[in-house]
Amino acid sequence: MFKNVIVRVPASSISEGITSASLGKPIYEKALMQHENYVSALTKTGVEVTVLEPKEAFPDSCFVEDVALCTSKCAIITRPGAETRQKEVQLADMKEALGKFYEHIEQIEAPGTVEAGDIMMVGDHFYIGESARTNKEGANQMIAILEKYGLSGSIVTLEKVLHLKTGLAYLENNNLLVAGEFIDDPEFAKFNKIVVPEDEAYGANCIWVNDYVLVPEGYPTVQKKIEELGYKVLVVDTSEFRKIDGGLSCLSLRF
Ligand code: CIR
Repeated sequence: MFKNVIVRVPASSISEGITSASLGKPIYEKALMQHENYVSALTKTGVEVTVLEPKEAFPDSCFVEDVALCTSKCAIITRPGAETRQKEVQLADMKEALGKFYEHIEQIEAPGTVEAGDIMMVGDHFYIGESARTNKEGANQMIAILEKYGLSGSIVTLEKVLHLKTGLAYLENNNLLVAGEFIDDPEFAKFNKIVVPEDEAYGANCIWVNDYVLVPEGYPTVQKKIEELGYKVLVVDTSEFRKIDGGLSCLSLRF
């Protein structure tokens, strides 16, 4: 069960966020509204939500998932691979928020890079995507930290998607939502795989929170498959965040 969530309100500079999509720039007012609805959905799952202030200097800073990994034993501050995002980890309010919940806070050091959107938690094990943003050095540092706390990690190589969780979502009870390059990956053979159709690939980025699953709006096949598994589904519109490659998981730290 998760008790706490940390989010950061989008800044108006969100229109300048990094993107590989050609869906136009996010509309700030709409992004703000969608973010409010996201927080409301999270609140319904019974978690306490800490809402951090927007940071104009960092267009991608609402994607808090990338700057820290929150485990049951410690929090690990990352070192983002995207240069424009590297200083996000120095934001004092995030450090302060983590400090309220964690006695142990660790840090990834140069030349390691990690964005925690590349990390999927399955119980005490953490799958770490080696990607354009997370390098081998960073992944190995992360594994060493996890092991120090009795947790474990392993590396998965990505080829096409931005982050590991762009194409995977663990829904607990051995249920794994899989899309694209991960569908036939032997690494995930032991899971009960729920395959996301290619035309709904963005819908793979769902989040399980206390027996609810938050599903992005506009992905009916994904939504139906999750409902059929018996989860309570909360549909949230993330279309403005999608314009800059962001989704449901990227917008929060859950622990
Ligand atoms: C970026 O490229 O860093 C942002 N525009 C999107 C980050 C999405 N984060 C995530 O998937 N965990």
